[in-house]
Amino acid sequence: MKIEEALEESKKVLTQKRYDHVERVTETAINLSEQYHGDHYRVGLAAALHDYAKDMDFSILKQWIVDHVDLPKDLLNYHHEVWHGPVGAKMMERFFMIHDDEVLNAIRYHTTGHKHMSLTEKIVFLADFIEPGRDFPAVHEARKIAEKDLDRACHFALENSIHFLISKKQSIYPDTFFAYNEFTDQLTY
Ligand code: DGI
Ligand code: FE
Ligand code: FE
Repeated sequence: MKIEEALEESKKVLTQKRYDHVERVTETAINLSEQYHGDHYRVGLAAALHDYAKDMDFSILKQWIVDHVDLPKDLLNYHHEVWHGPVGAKMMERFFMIHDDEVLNAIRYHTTGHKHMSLTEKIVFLADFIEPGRDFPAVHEARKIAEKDLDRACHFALENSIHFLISKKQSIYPDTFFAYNEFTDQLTY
């Protein structure tokens, strides 16, 4: 599937607003990929499909988690916002016969991050955070760090997401902590 075709598929199932975000994430991810010598095709494909399941009914996402043995059941104990990545990746396997783990993992973990993120995963995760339509206080700093250091930018994004979720008194999916801890241990400031 070409990146343009992937965008078309996302357009079919998303609201215009959400689709516009997906286009911006794809462009941002491709730029980051050039900057950090990523895999143009895999990055573009994952970015174009990362929010495929985002506008679907929560009950549909829930049913996919219940029905597919390899989708972690603990997702159901957390906010429905963390469901669309893992379920979206599963839909890519089923609907479009995408079996490339690099692409699937970038979709699967784009909301939370996880341990041992690949270059493709980091790029899609960060692009989702800093795409030009995002407007929250930390985004300016995140964009600045992204110009210099991919790992530090991911670390910063994770730190801010954790702060944000705590401020909203929401629970946090463990993968977010695993990702945060790993960057924290690896980076020296
Ligand atoms: O799908 P997007 O809106 O483009 O962005 P996203 O997939 O990164 O995040 C969607 C939302 O999920 C965002 O408002 C923050 C929230 N979120 C991310 N991780 C967690 C979370 N919410 C809870 N409750 N727990 C998490 O671990
Ligand atoms: Fe998302
Ligand atoms: Fe997104």
